[in-house]
Amino acid sequence: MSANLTPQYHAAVDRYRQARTIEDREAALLEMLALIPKHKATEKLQADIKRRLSRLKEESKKKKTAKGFDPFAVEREGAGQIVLAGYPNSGKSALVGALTRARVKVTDYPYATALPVSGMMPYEDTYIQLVDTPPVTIEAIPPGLTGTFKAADLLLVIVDAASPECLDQLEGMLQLLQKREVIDLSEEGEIADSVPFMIAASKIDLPESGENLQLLQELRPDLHLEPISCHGSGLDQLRQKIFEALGVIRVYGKAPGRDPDREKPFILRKGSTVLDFAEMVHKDIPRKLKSALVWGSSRFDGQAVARDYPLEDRDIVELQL
Ligand SMILES: Nc1nc2c(ncn2[C@@H]2O[C@H](COP(=O)(O)OP(=O)(O)OP(=O)(O)O)[C@@H](O)[C@H]2O)c(=O)[nH]1
Ligand SMILES: [Mg+2]
Repeated sequence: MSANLTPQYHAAVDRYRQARTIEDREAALLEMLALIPKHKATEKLQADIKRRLSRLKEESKKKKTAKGFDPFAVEREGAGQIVLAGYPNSGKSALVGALTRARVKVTDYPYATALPVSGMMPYEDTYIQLVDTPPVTIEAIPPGLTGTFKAADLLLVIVDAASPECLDQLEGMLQLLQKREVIDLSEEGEIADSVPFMIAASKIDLPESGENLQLLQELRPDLHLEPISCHGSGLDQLRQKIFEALGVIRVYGKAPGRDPDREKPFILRKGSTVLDFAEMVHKDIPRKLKSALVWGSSRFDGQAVARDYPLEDRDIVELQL
């Protein structure tokens, strides 16, 4: 039976995915519940939304009563938060060390990282946050880390391509993350809770990695692995893939008669409009906004566009009030 979900419902699902706070997630879930067609085919989905709502209530209650600092709650910065996940010694800290200036602990023995550590990775004219994390295995994950994974904009799973256990690492990670409802691998992934993820095969500078990588790709042709080494190979490509996977665009503001402010782009979701940009600049602007001039995606430079004009990466916008 088909669920016949409406575009409005899918839009609420998108809002749920993008929600950063418990309050926003709750608001989006309530909207989903209001918008979902009420019939037999959606009963499971309705129950699932209700379950998520009650879980959120618990979570917010816990947050209110929790005292002090939670090292697993990493404050989001930059164009997006990428959280690394992987088995002990797989190369997570070395990668964060290679891409950011974070002070990470890289050791040749496992379980060196005990708490999340974040650093900023420069990408063209913006920064993306990378979060190094303590190791997990199929059986064990430190309490609190599932929440860090779930809060990520993108999960970067690291598998040690030089290890004879690389296939176990890959399967173990996927099983663990699915069991904890961090990612959703099912074809019919209609539930919006899963975090987008990417898999990188590390240590490809080591000779053992060649055969292992081939094996991984033969056994799991459904999965794409980014081959990387913390010494340099694949890192440029990884940076770019991460930015693309975040699904964001950079938009530069421009005041009338001035040059655009290229120092600090505004970061918006792909598909955002002039109105979304205006809201980000200041919450009072949308009320007064008439139109905008756009340089970049428009047919000609400085073209006047309407409030619902969809922006693209690297557009320059001058709001007209
Ligand atoms: N040759 C090579 N060695 C690497 C690479 N990445 C990590 N290593 C080595 O692998 C070992 C483990 O690296 P870490 O970055 O500490 O691994 P980790 O995943 O953070 O380990 P835990 O903190 O225990 O989870 C260290 O000896 C690193 O120098 C790589 O790309 N190439
Ligand atoms: Mg580490």
